[in-house]
Amino acid sequence: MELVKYVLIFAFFCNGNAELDTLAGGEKSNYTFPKDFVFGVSTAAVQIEGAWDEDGKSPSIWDHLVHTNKTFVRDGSTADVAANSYHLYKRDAEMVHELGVNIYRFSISWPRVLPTGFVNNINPLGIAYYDNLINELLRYNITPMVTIYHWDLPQKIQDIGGWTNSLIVDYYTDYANVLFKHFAHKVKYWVTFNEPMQTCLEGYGGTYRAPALNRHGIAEYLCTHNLLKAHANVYHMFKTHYNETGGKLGMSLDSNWAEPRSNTARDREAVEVYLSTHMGWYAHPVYSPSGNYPPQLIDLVNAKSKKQNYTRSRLPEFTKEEVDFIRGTADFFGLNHYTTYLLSMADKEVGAIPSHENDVGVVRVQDPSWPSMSSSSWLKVVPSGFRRLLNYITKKYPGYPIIVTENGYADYSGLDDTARVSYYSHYLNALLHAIHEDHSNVSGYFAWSLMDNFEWDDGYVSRFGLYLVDFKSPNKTRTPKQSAKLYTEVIASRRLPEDYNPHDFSAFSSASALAPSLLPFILYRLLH
Ligand code: PNW
Repeated sequence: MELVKYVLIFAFFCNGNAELDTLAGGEKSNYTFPKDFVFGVSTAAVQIEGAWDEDGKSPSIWDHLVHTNKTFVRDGSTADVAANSYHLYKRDAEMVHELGVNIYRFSISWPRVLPTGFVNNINPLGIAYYDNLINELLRYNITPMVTIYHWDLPQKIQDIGGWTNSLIVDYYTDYANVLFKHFAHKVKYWVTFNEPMQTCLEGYGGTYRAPALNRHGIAEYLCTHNLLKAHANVYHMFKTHYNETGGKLGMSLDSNWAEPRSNTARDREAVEVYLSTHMGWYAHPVYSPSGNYPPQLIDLVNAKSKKQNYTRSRLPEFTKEEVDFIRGTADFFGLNHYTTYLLSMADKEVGAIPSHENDVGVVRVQDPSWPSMSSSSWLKVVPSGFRRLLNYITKKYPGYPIIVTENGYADYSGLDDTARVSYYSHYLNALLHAIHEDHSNVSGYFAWSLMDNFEWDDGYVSRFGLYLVDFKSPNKTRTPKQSAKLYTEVIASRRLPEDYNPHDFSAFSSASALAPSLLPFILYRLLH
């Protein structure tokens, strides 16, 4: 069955596609990136560090999940060693330097710094590791950007409720304070949370991310409530006690772009409902002028909860003081963006009851004719969606510079990564048009990722790196791909290459280029 599926997908993409032109993010132009525009690369602790139980580190919820559920990861792998960056951080810094990138976004592992989860026991070796990495970056004149939380909660804190325990606001604030104390004089950019929707909706409301709790309809709302308070608390602490460092602090939200599935008023409404109840769930409380959860979400969850006989809305309420405390708590809008969906209004109940999906009541699909060929099935290539999303955020949440903290493409490996080269070219073209034609407020862009790494449930099958990592070699050898060369060229010239064609999507349909690298994966699926 699997083989048939892949052959069909294969055949489909070899056929090409008539709609591709509408996907371009803008026509060919001579636009250049502004002088002060920042180019970076991103990684995350779980995905690159390895050393999962070395030098005093305790297990995170990801260690726990992949050790206890052997079928969770597509290739049965773990993040125990990953790219071994715990031991190879000097090479990592050297790679960032080789790329000509100004800024490196990495995350700090809470259980490496605080093995009990609490500040009673600060691990000196954990602190030393990040201090060494930061010093190595500064030696190359690379600005560090630290993500305080990229999904790896200490399992010990999960055992007492994790993000559903309201005391986590204090635990997280204490943890962030340790990081500020040690590093705020050297680190000028802080991201409190990477993609809180993945943590809460998929981790607590679903099974797609750790802790895979699946308490949908309740836990995703509790998690979000505590997480937003934790974010705001840390922002205020930073501004009160560390303001003289001149550092900037924000949050990185994941958002797809959404297009209506048909041109009816109902489907156009579905787009707005989707955006305001997903990205807006986190953006509205922090970045909108009025604060609080988006009114659409409040009304939808309220109505469904009543219908389902709950005594109160499953969406917790913020007091007026809390709304004011959370509103405006960021210096920039971090955006992680990869792809686009088509939206329509559901005409019957959707999703589990109760759940955020059921509360919201929209249906999300992708156009099978959109180019992809990616090892990540959701990753369709729609550069115009990126441009529209940047425009939407600029208008909806005015006053915050947008920093694109992640964008990138996954394949099945190889140094000659023409599809990734094409993806970056198209998305950077869309970004240039967003800046110059739409006056979107974008001040930086980070490629995901510096190197191949542990891609969560996709293990080491799906590769996002600008550098190829040979996971079989003892030194986890890192080698630049074609896409690394493109990125370096763009950063140096501040423009796209001469031969770039915004209407050429052929890199995503040339079966011959990707067939050899697909084979081991197809074989693996057949054998398991
Ligand atoms: C991000 N989506 O996750 C994460 O921040 C990274 O750790 C991860 O490796 C990278 O993207 C690639 O997957 C995503 O809804 C979260 O489409 C959500 C989506 C995509 C990526």
